[in-house]
Amino acid sequence: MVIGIVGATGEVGRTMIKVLEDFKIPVKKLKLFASNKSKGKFLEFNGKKIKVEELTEKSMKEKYDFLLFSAGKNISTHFAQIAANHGNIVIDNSSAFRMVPNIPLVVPEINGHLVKNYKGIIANPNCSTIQMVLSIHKIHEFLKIKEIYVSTYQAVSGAGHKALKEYLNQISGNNEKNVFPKQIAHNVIPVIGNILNDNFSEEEYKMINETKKILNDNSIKIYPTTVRVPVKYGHSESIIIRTEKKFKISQIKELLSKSENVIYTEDSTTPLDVEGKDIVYVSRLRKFDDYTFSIWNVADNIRVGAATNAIRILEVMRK
Ligand code: 11C
Repeated sequence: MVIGIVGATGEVGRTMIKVLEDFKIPVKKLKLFASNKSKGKFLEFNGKKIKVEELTEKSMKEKYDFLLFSAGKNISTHFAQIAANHGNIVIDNSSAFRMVPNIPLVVPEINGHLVKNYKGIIANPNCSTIQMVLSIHKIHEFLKIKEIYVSTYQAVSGAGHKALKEYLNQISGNNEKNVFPKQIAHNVIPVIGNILNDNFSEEEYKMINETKKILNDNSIKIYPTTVRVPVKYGHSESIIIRTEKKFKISQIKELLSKSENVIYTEDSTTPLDVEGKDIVYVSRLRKFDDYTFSIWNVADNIRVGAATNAIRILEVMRK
C-alpha cells in the first residue's frame, strides 16, 4: 500500500508512523508531508529513514491507498479536499469535517460499518470524545443513556508538540506562555480551545456534538466541562451517566468487559499507567441509584484518541 501522512512531524503524525509499524500494516511506500519549515527532516519507519517533503497541492493529486491528515483544521480544509477530489481516501484527524452531515465520523469499534466501500474524507473524532464513547457505547445500546455529566482532565500533548514543550519548559523554570492562556505547570486550566459567545469552550461542544453523531442519537443530553492538567500524555475523564433502564452494577461491568479495546479494572488507573497503550481503562465504578452510575476513564490521548483510531479506520477499510 502507498500511504501518505500529512503533518508527519507533529505529535500525532509521529505516532501514526509508530502505530503503522506496531500494527504491521503492509506499507510499500510511505510519504511524509509537513510544512516548509520541517521539509528535509528525516523520520524513521521500520528502520528506514524517510525524508519529509513539503506539502503541496501537486502532491495531494497523486494516488495513495490512504492519506492520513493531522495538520490542523486549515490545512485539512484545503488540502484534504484536493486529495479527495482526486480520488483519494483521506482519514482526517482535524475538526474540519467532523460535523459535515455526509462525512462519516468514525470510531471503528462503534460505527466502522460506515466506511465499508466508502471513498472520500473520513473524520477522526476528538480525543476526549473517542475515549468516552468507546467505554459507553455498549451501555447505551443496552440501557439507553439519557444524560452524561463529564469533567475531563486533559494532558498537554493534546494541544500539540509546542504545548508539550511549553509545559516542559515551565516545569524547568522558564515561565514563557505562547500556547496556553495561563501557566500550565503546577496548575489546572478550565478552558480547552476557544471560549465561545455562550461561555462554552470549543472542546465542550466537540464532546456534545461528536458523541451524538457517533452514537447516532441526538436525544442524549451531555454536560461537559473540559480542563487542562499538567500531565504529558493521557486524558482522564470523570463520567456520570443516567440511563433510561434500571441496571445492576454487575451488568455495567459485563457491558464494559464486552466493549472492544476497553478494560474494566478495580485498580484506579492513572495517565502514567496508560502511556503508549491502545486501550481505554475504566475504573472507580460507583452506583448512585438504579439509574445513575459513575466511572473514571483514562486513555493515551495521542494513540487511542488520535493515531490508533485513524489506523484502526484504515484497517477496517483495507479488509
Ligand atoms: C486537546 N482535545 O486535548 C484537544 C485537541 O482534534 O479537535 C483537539 C484537537 C482536535 O487539546
